[in-house]
Amino acid sequence: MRTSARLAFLFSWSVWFVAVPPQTRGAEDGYDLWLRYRLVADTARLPEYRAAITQLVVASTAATMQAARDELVTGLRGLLGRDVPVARAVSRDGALVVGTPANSRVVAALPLADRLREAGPEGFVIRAMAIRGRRAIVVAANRDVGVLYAAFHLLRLLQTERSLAGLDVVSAPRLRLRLLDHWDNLDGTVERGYAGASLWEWSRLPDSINPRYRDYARANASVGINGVVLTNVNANALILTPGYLAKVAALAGVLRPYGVRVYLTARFSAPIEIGGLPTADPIDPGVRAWWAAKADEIYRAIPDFGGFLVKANSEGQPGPQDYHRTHADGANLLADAVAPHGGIVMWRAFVYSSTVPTDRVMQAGDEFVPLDGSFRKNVLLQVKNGPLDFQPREPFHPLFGTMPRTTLMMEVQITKEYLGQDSHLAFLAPQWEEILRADTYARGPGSTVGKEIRGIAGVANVGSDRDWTGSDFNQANWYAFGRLAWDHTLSAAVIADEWIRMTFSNDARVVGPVQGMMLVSRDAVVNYMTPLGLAHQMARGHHYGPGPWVTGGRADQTSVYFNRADSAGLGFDRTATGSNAVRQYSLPVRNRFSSRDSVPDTILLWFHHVGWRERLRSGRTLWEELLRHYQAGVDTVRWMQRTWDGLEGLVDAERFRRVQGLLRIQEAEARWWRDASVLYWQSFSHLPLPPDYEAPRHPLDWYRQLRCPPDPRKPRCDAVLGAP
Ligand code: BDP
Repeated sequence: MRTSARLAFLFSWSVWFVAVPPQTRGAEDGYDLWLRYRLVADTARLPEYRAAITQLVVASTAATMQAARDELVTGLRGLLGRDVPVARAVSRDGALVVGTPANSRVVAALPLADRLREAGPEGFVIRAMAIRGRRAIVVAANRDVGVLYAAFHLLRLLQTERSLAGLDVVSAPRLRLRLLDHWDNLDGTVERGYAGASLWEWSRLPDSINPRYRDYARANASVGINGVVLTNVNANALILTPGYLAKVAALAGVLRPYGVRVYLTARFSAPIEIGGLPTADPIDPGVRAWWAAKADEIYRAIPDFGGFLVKANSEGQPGPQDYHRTHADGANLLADAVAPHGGIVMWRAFVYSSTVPTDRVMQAGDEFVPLDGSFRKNVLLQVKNGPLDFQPREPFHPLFGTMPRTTLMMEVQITKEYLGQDSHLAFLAPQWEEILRADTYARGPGSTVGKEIRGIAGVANVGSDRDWTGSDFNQANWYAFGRLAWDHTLSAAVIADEWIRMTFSNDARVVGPVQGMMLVSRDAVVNYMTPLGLAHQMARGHHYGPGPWVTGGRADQTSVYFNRADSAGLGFDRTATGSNAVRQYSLPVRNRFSSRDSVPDTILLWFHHVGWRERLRSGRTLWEELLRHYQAGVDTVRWMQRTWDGLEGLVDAERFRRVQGLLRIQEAEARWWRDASVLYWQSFSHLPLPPDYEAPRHPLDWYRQLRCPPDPRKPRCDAVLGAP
């Protein structure tokens, strides 16, 4: 090639690189998540960033530092469109200095002591400052993992096109434990998982390590997630046998540089099943010795093993009550075994026993409050966000306000078992924000759930699908979970804004509308599925479509148990005249929820049985409000469809079409929920639908007789989707 031709060739390529919009490069199959690192589109920012970062100064080659350095090299290459050379010393303006006082002489010499103290063990400092007369950006932390978090934070600033001028950030996580709980089985299936099979290829481990594990670790570290429970709470004791522990150790080796520790679920009956003991009684000396030896064995294989997560005496799982011992006896047994190694036990409060109680939502409160103060220091009681089971909306769990002498953590569900699973768009940050900010009054006013907990676990929505989570928008929930776990005072709006910019575009014509969609999406689901405090109204088995009529079998697994619809009205009376579940809340909360005058409309029917014609605070009757809410749910989905349609050409064609298709499913299924529910309530209220109300397409019986295809993972109903 002649020189001029070569120049022309190079020129055409550089123009292509700068001018061609990112969506035309490479497949947008979702694999890269929010770590896409496409060239900065803002023509003013790009030169600013290129001048601000001209070299990367990093001294250490320790594994976590290497991970930080690799991420910065890759990220900056993509974002700046050119390589940033790595150096050992500051030699020009624009140095990005990365390190801890222990591994970098440059960092150690800087006046950062106060800020680093504030950052604590996992936090970090990012500052624009002069180093020997040269402009620099310093990314510093007390420990290597803090540097890694800082690297991701800095990349996020570039990805979201923020100014780097005068940078002065100190950030530290508010919660110590920020965990993903995988409900993954050893046979590769995932309990309530909607994104393919399990990520963990047990049959290939420990010899074959799928490169995805590292990308999974990167994604977690990018939002500060610092632990993963690899296995299902409905546990299999085999995971604790030597062969499997070698596999776990191999996974731990991949996750370790990213600050992600592994945890396992412990099946309470493991001493019998894999230990050959005659009992698993927590006070039996042989059982205690077995768990202690098992813990020693685990820590020999995985020195930084995090500890155990346990579901006991719930939904048929074995537990201490099988031996007439308490949950505290069970938790303390395991806690004592891991304590010498610095491990913890997360004991779940989701207890759902084999005998039907008067009110299922009271069971955890009744069992655990008397045990307050009797758990070991290294036990955390892991409490679901609400007292029932991950419904679209529940009040906060009363245990958050009534266990002052117990260390608590919260469990939320990222995988949307009850919110449209893989297909409906439901951004969950508003739900978690609502709970984290709820005031428990545990220690007087201002005792929010966020302040009462020491950790948070999210039931993972991650599987082997190429896009990890089963849909483009489901990725936002993984992201949001990590961001809120780091800082539960962040708002859902801010988190959505970040995620959209990193995942789709910084174009204001995209960011605003998509943020609008995300922020209304969870309420839309609440409205078309279970408005005004209703809960658990789905058809039997799959937790997907509507089934408010479900009855028969175990009472507290039926919809009618929860809705209490009758000719008088609708809703579960949980005040003193009913189950009195409201007594489980501390006093100001109890009074607020007990009174029809002060209970929020959003949870009205959770606590009260309300007459069909009774007037709510709006001045409308319950019947009118119900109709309005169901319709609002459908209308919001239609609005989301129109909003998304308006983004054609602004979002890459692949993701545009995928989301469009899912919104079509969601609209049809929102109507299904509305029509089936309204017709069923009408069979009790005998009140008319107003003439201008969108008429149900089929009679009630049609909905009652509908049988969905027997695919438990994707229980779509063609009849519903095919409806004109
Ligand atoms: C319910 C799920 C069930 C889980 C259980 C749990 O339907 O599959 O095993 O929670 O949290 O939501 O243990």
